[in-house]
Amino acid sequence: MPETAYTTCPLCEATCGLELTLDRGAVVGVRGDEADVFSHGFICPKGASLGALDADPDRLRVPRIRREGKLLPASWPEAFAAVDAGLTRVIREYGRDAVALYLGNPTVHTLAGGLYAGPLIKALGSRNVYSASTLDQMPKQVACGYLFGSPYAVPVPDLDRTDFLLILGADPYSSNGSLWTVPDVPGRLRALQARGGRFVVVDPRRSRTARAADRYVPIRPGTDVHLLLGLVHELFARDLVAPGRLAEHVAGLDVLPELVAPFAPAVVAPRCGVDADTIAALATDLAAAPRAAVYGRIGTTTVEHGTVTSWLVDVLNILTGNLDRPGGAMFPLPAHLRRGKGSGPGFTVGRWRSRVRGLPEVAGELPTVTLADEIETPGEGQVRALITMAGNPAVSVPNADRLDRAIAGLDFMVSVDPYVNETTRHADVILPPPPPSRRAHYDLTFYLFSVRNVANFSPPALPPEPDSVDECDILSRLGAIVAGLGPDVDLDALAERDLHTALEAFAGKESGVDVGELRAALHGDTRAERLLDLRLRTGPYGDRFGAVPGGLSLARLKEHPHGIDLGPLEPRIPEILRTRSGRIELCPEPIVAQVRSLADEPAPQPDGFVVIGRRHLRSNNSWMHNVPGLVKGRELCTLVVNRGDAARLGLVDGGRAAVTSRVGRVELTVEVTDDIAPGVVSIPHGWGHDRPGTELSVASRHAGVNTNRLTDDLRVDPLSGTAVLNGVPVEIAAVG
Ligand SMILES: Nc1nc2c(c(=O)[nH]1)N[C@H]1C(S)=C(S)[C@@H](COP(=O)(O)OP(=O)(O)OC[C@H]3O[C@@H](n4cnc5c(=O)[nH]c(N)nc54)[C@H](O)[C@@H]3O)O[C@H]1N2
Ligand SMILES: Nc1nc2c(c(=O)[nH]1)N[C@H]1C(S)=C(S)[C@@H](COP(=O)(O)OP(=O)(O)OC[C@H]3O[C@@H](n4cnc5c(=O)[nH]c(N)nc54)[C@H](O)[C@@H]3O)O[C@H]1N2
Ligand code: SF4
Ligand SMILES: [Mo]
Repeated sequence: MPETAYTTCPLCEATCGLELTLDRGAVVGVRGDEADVFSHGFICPKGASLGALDADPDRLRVPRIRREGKLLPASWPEAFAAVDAGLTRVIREYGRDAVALYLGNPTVHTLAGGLYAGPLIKALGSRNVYSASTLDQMPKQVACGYLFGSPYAVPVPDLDRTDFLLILGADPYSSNGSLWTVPDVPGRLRALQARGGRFVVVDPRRSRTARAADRYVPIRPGTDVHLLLGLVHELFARDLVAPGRLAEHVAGLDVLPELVAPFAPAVVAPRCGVDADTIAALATDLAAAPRAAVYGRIGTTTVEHGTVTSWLVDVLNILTGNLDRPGGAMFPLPAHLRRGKGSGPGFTVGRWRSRVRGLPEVAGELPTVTLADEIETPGEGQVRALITMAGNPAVSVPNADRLDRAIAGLDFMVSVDPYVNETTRHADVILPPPPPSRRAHYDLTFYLFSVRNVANFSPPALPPEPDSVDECDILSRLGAIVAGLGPDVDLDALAERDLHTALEAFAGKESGVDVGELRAALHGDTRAERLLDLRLRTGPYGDRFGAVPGGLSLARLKEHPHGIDLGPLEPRIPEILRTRSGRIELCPEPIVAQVRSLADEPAPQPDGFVVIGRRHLRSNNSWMHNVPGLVKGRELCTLVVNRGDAARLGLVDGGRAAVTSRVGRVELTVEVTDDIAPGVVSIPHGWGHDRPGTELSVASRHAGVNTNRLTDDLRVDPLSGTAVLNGVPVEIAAVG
């Protein structure tokens, strides 16, 4: 008899509820969960592939250990012993900084990553911590760190209540939203239009989102910073600045008019390719809308001035009084985090610097663009071992071929990953986690960016496979190994110690509670669940172990398989601020300095080409191309070229082109279109599955090329060390 189970999809940031049909221990059907309090039945092709991920014969079920050059199946005790031997030797001989850790994107999509990646970083004690964040959203986090005092205080457009939305460098129709947890973006954008609202998309390419928009504004890649400076200039020049209730919470407003003085629309127009009239019209739209929000994503972060651009997005939200008000850009309040105190220690970058290039530490990590330098460059502190966790840096990092060669030469490498792919083929040990249908889920990351406050816990839909280890336990054990406790430590004892410490801290703030009683009251079938219960019960909606009747707990969430809606977003300023001043710091010094340097930037030369990226609904970064249903049909990894450019270069639709940059050259199929600005070409990232030694039988037949063989590891956003992945100069030529 088929059964039904409900789970939250962990494959992108939208957190859709899925209804799984199970039969004889397998997922035989996946549908959107109509009763989900947040996604109301929405699903995309990736979510529909959850069963295929489970069934993928290439997915690793048991660990691998490299023996005589081959990655052979091994038992878990053997694998952990090998990890212990490999890492302990490097730490003993070369110190902790000799072990680097790279955390990839799915780390933030699992309960395991949310609960145990932090402790693993702490236990490792290495300066060489890297992640996908510096290939992605770190500029936004740095901007928010400076503005609000915390890199985790990131405002999101209150989509369901806004009247006007300005979207830059994001294609949520394809990506399903990012740093913006919005199940069913298309439906919610249509609802915005249906209630008389409008949205505008700024993008060098007429994306799916741009096609649905009320207005599409093409822009030259990497120049949104100029457009936004022009908009701020325009707001001041036309006396449209109206921060409203925010005025008393903002410091530095007086600095802005002088700072943006050199950026009149007529000055920035030739730099960004958006004419002055359009800039004026956008300023009018923003200022006139009763409730409006500005939102920027990949095209505003992984660019030359990502931090300044991201800062400007929120400067506009502040100047128009839209920050922190319903229908504007608001701060969610997730159930597992505490409220703030209204001020704090503030935010800095560069507490340490990378050894070779001197790039700044940001939010506790070093820029991933410099990992290859740290592995290749001899000397004190050289990286000799690498732990990769849910990451595929050999594909996802600029100048990927160089990093690929560097990691091939490491003394030791361990990967927590379900596949033998472009990165993990170099590992000495691979530790495979269970697939999404066989693990518990609670979204610890994306409720931080959610358009409504919600909470949803999903127990594993299917029982564990034989000889599997839950990812929470894989990470706990790795943590114990790098802490020097060996491969066989009693994880229960460690977990109890940690729970005790946390419960003592909670009990210290409440009167008359006994830690032993609290421990007895904690609910959960696993160590991870008990930790989650603790977070939820002591969080802002929590039951505080009975002190708040009806409050949130894991047990209560388990009674609600479709989730609990905690309501629309509510204003959080000043409580959320963690700046020293307890105010929004509108003009932080490092950003001011960058803006001043921009005033002298010349207009770009019109003759060369630049390459940008794109995403497709059926693709998920580098790792879901092994699902047959997602790669069938039209080829996804193509070079999108403007029709006029194609004619000039002799390129034809379906023909081949060679693309060359400072660092490399690729050849791929051409797709001719009117939907991309002249001088701009687009290649999606995450492809290039033709490397020897991988075990991706489907993906290797749809290999595509890796665009990061073109992107340049020397190009970074200076304030965050984040990779420049969009707007990379290239030359194009027809092949054959
Ligand atoms: N040129 C260019 N490069 C880019 C981008 C771009 O737009 N253009 N985008 C960048 C961005 S935004 C990102 S986020 C990065 C992504 O880059 P990465 O984070 O390095 O890698 P992913 O491609 O997301 O691959 C995820 C890896 O995790 C594994 N995995 C999947 N599920 C699990 C799980 O549950 N547990 C564990 N342990 N492993 C799992 C997969 O097998 C795969 O190896 O790429 C970046 N690179
Ligand atoms: N289907 C699918 N969904 C995904 C992913 C995926 O791989 N596939 N990846 C997930 C991840 S890790 C992330 S970070 C998010 C990203 O989420 P989004 O940022 O929404 O992703 P993209 O679709 O890459 O949209 C970026 C847009 O920026 C445009 N662009 C490029 N350069 C510039 C520029 O200089 N200025 C402007 N204004 N626009 C520019 C591109 O043309 C593209 O349309 O998506 C997530 N969701
Ligand atoms: S939109 Fe994202 S969360 Fe929703 S089903 Fe698709 S991949 Fe899963
Ligand atoms: Mo990302």
